[in-house]
Amino acid sequence: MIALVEKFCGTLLGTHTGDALGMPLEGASPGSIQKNYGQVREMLDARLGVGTYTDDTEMMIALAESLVRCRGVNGADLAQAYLENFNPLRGYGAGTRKALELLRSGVSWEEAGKRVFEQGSYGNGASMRIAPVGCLYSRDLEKLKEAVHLSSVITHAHPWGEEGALLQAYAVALAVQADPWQEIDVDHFLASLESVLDEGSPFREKLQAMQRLLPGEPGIEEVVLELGNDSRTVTSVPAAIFSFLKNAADFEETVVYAVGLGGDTDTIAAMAGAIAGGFHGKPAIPERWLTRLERGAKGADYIERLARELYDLYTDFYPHA
Ligand code: R7I
Ligand code: MG
Ligand code: MG
Repeated sequence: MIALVEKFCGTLLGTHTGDALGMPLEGASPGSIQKNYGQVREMLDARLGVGTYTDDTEMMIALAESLVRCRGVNGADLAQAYLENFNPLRGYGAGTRKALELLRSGVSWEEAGKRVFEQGSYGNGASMRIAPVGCLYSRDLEKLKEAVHLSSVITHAHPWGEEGALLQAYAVALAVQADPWQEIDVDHFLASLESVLDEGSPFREKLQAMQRLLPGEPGIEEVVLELGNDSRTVTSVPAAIFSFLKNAADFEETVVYAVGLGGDTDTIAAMAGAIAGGFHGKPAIPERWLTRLERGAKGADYIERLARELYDLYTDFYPHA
């Protein structure tokens, strides 16, 4: 068995790893990635240097810090943490930048996310950062739902913005609680995910598309046509879950596949990396990638410490787990 604490570390470092591997290709088409790189298996030079992370990981760090500090989601503290960690050079989405500006100008954490777009954002910003919630509440679906709602609404109040985060958090939770020595039961995994969706959810047809695609050998173009790869939750969260389920036996293959889908590569790979890292644990992340991850004050070592603190909190919550 792999220790649960290694799975928590795998989830958070899996986010950083996928984010860093995917970032240099953000916005590229799958065809151009294929033509120029074949498969992306090595950390490429990036805007802020090799192995650096983007907003995805920066917001995940804020969420993990606040969860540990408040022993759960505290909306006001979390909003402050998002603000304090904000570094515009990490490349934030327009909706999230607006929500953060509103917060900074004194709008409450319950209100800011509702003033983005018409009914709040359905971008993938709440999903990309959700990994720590998926770990901490991996044994309690009701608590997981509540924590997803509170942590998402601050910037992503649209129902799809939140539902995507729930789907991603639950995928992480299922992966963290699964035995990596046994093959993932794909039908069971998809049925579990479906059980948390609203009646008219746009994610339902994506799960059905996955069910159709998984047994075959679909080309990247077909997968992207069916699932999509842009920065909306309704495309990128399914793309990340599919990347994991298609390559569940291997962390590296999951993340390489996710980057190969093109489009929102840092985010799809960050989310796929969180699920695969939660399933396999930190030891499955290739050493040659780990050693290239950003260090510094809030680099990979700090992220691992946060994962261990999150695990300590988990063992306080569930002492007999
Ligand atoms: O969700 P968000 O923080 O973006 C995260 C993305 C990731 O790829 C990061 O790596 C970073 O690069 O940005 O930012 P939002 O701007 O809230 O949402 C992302 C995109 O989703 C927007 O730019 C829109 O294209 C789309 N979107 C919407 N479009 C129309 N109407 C989200 N909500 C709406 C909407 O209500
Ligand atoms: Mg990003
Ligand atoms: Mg992105």
